[in-house]
Amino acid sequence: MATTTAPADRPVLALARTRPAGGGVRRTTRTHCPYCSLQCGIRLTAGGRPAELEPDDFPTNRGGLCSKGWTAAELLDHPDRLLTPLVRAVTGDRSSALRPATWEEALDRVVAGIRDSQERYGRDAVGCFGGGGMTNEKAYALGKFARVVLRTSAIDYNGRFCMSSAAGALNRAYGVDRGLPFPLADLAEADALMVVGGNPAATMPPAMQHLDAARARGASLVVVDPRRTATAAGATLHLAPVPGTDLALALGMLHVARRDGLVDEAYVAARTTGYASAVAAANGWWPDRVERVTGVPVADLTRAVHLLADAERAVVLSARGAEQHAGGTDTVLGFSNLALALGLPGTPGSGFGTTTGQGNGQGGREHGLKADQLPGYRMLADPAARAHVAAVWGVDPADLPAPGRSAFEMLDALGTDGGVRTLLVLASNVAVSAPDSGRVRARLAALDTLVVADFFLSETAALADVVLPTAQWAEEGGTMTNLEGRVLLRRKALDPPEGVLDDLGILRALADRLGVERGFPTEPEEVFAELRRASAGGKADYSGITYARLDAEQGVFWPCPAPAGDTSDAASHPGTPRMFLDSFPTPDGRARFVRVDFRPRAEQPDRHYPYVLTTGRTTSQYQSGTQTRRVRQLLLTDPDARAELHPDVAARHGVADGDLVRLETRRGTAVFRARLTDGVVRGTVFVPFHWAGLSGANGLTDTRLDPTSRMPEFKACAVRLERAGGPDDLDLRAEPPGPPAGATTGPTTGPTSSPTTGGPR
Ligand SMILES: Nc1nc2c(c(=O)[nH]1)N[C@H]1C(S)=C(S)[C@@H](COP(=O)(O)OP(=O)(O)OC[C@H]3O[C@@H](n4cnc5c(=O)[nH]c(N)nc54)[C@H](O)[C@@H]3O)O[C@H]1N2
Ligand SMILES: Nc1nc2c(c(=O)[nH]1)N[C@H]1C(S)=C(S)[C@@H](COP(=O)(O)OP(=O)(O)OC[C@H]3O[C@@H](n4cnc5c(=O)[nH]c(N)nc54)[C@H](O)[C@@H]3O)O[C@H]1N2
Ligand code: SF4
Ligand SMILES: [Mo]
Repeated sequence: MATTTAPADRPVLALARTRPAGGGVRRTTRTHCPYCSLQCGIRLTAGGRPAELEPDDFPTNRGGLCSKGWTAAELLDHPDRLLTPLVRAVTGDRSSALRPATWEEALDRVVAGIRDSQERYGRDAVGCFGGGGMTNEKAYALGKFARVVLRTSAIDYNGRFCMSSAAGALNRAYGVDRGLPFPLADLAEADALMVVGGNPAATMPPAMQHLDAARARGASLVVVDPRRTATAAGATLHLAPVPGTDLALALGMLHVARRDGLVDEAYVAARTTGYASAVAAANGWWPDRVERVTGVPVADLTRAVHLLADAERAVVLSARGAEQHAGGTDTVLGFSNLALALGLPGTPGSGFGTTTGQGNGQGGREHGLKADQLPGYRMLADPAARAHVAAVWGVDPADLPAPGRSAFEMLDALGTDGGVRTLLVLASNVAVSAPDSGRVRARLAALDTLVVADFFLSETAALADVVLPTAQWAEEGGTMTNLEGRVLLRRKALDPPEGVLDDLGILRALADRLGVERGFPTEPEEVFAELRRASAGGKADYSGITYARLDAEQGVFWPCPAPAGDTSDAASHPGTPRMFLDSFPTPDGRARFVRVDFRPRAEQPDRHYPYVLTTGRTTSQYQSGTQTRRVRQLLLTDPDARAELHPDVAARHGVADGDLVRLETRRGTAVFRARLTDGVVRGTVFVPFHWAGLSGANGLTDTRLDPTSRMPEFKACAVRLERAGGPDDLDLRAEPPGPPAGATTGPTTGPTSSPTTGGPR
């Protein structure tokens, strides 16, 4: 097996590319934001003194950036930056302190953990957990590392907590999972838009210009959200359902479309299958019944359907609010059924889509981070897919593992019989972002070895046995696939700090030590060349895309096959900005209506837990907060976690605006600052999940999983609340855990950044 002889004396540090000390010419590189799936264009100027950035013109942002993007350069020279590996002072004793270590010592500990777990419990006892912030190259390399070096089935990623319900639905309805099957800018041409469970005004602010352009032309906007968000406030019509009832709404809308003769019969006949069964499920959803279940008035529901149906070009979009439920896949299918009935998907200017969240949430799942998938969106259970990828990897298809457990299921089995004993985490902070985080932390504690690669000491890294410091966005090159399915080049602008490896370098060093000395290049372009071959002929075919092309063009949309699968002859396929115009990639070329039935949430409010808790995002914080809780300006706007409460509910508990409020669910408790607003559905409480410590929202959330996507029920559970004190009775600011002395940069004083490239790439 792959985990035998290791060249123990290999000088691993030789792989580290160091940031040249002092001086350096200041150069500007066109690259992209480290955060969300919009992948806004950024010009980063580095060299000589701390890096600075300004917005660049890219089709998604057209010169706009949100506050997170504007402040992203601060991360590069941040005093908390990890600069050396860390290991526990006493091996195996997680109560002992983390201390700085050499790369040799740290990697030896990782390899010892891997070997020990696999020898004692078998190959699947070592697992990998990845993140949708990783470039395609890194996602590909981690997937290959798991399957070829570790030969484990245990790999999944945080996209399971994000896009998986959308992916499950899109695959079933359209035969392919590309979040938006058209460019984002097409939204500006629509005459009606409906956003279900998305708040782009906060989560993708520069994207609003496309919606605003449509609005300026007279388009109507319908927003479905239990809160009157900034997005909803600017809408023509705001439907505010109780969390977890969206599918009833979708069924009601299909019911009305049919009742009022709004179905596009010709489209349904020519381009779809399954209409009758989908409609049968909607028959019983009379609007007044929908109103009783969702709280959405009959008149509003009816008006929403007519706005969409009367528009020449209409687009329906879903996002996390509709998807992060134990019935999320069915909900997306419910809205997809509505869109199909109105004839939208594959009709120029119209469509159905789901918005990706993380920078590379789309590409991450296409190239091997997901438990059941191989590069190119091939399925691990498909013998032909295994054969193709095994040939590219130079291994026997029979040696490729079977599909593994989904993210939460993997985490929930850590340290148990048949579960993972040594876990490698790259680019996720599961101790904060996984549901029922108390339970997840207990499972992490039960591991024999936890290894985390990060550039800051995240809450997960603080629990690790070995922490590996890694390069940040602008310090490595690579490609990202944004929410549009547009593959773009994130150019390297500067070297990582001295002593810091990038993720490709870390995987290469580990593969070497585990006896696999080939197949893990550290140059992103070399990895991409192999990714192209591995993806050739797959659903997400990148074989016609090259770095040279990405450098010259503003990204290329997949699928982009090379002619006759010949990857040496790239650049002749134009890529696919708009999918489905002629047919759908299903066996019969038709889109599928899928019958879906509404099931009420499992955890209904009761006497003990009388309210519904939902969770989501604020404008100035990102995800688990590892990065944005460290940016001064963002903390000024969003200093602590606020729970949004309806004033009637607050009054019942004697809670005033700004007071501290304790929330309790069947999983745990957390404390937030109360923000009173009549913009939230009465009886619903909203909290952001960006904070850890006292205000960790995921200490409260439910772990029930969607049967198809294995998405947890992040967006609805039963909760009770009480006043926890006045505004100043507790300091809610959960300080991120600090790294041990000597492990970080310390306060930035002198010049630390230098460019490595002039101009593009
Ligand atoms: N500022 C910021 N931007 C981000 C991120 C971030 O962390 N911070 N993360 C990025 C990522 S990874 C993602 S996935 C995207 C997510 O982007 P969005 O999906 O826009 O974000 P959320 O805030 O999770 O959820 C959107 C809305 O769903 C509503 N909601 C809650 N429950 C329900 C429900 O049952 N039904 C309906 N219809 N709505 C409901 C919430 O009130 C919220 O306003 O954002 C990306 N952009
Ligand atoms: N309650 C609740 N929970 C949620 C959600 C919700 O709406 N409600 N949303 C879910 C969603 S949609 C998502 S996407 C997840 C996100 O949750 P997480 O997976 O925790 O996402 P991040 O906070 O972005 O964590 C990324 C970590 O990796 C580091 N990092 C970033 N880039 C890289 C890299 O390239 N390499 C390495 N090695 N490290 C890197 C960062 O510093 C950070 O510590 O949270 C999910 N959890
Ligand atoms: S919208 Fe997303 S990609 Fe654009 S600047 Fe903000 S976080 Fe970055
Ligand atoms: Mo996400």
